[in-house]
Amino acid sequence: MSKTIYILNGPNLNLLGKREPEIYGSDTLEDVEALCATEAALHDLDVVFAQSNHEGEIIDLIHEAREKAAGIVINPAAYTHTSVAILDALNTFEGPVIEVHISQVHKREAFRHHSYVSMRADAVMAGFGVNGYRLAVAQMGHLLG
Ligand code: CA2
Repeated sequence: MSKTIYILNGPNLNLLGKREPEIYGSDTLEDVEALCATEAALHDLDVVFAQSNHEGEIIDLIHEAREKAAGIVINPAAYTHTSVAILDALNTFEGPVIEVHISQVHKREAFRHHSYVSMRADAVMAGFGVNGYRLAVAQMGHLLG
């Protein structure tokens, strides 16, 4: 039976491909969803793909994932660097968690170098562009296979 993974995206990622292409590239979030669906199918994984600009909604999705998902791929966007609440929610999830950043956050401003989510994440992708999502889904396939 196929397993489900949740792919969660934080604030402003709905603007992907529409602003700041020099940092985040020209693919839209819909393109990322399609990329993830294609990779997930190769690994017999079902995907729930979501984006929210609201911290509480992301936490609610993580709680939902506790019941429905075998793994979580998350790009918490700016909440990466601020949200103990998202870290606490992820700490209640039992399966693998992979953190994804499109940009290479360690080459950017100092405030982007610290991630609360990394204290829970089993793996972290940064600087692979949107391909980081594909690599994270492939790794989920490996971990859950
Ligand atoms: O590199 C990443 O994926 C980030 O998680 C993106 C966040 C940023 O705060 C993190 O430090 C690194 C920002 C997401 C904003 O997304 C936009 C996309 C297109 C245009 C404007 C914002």
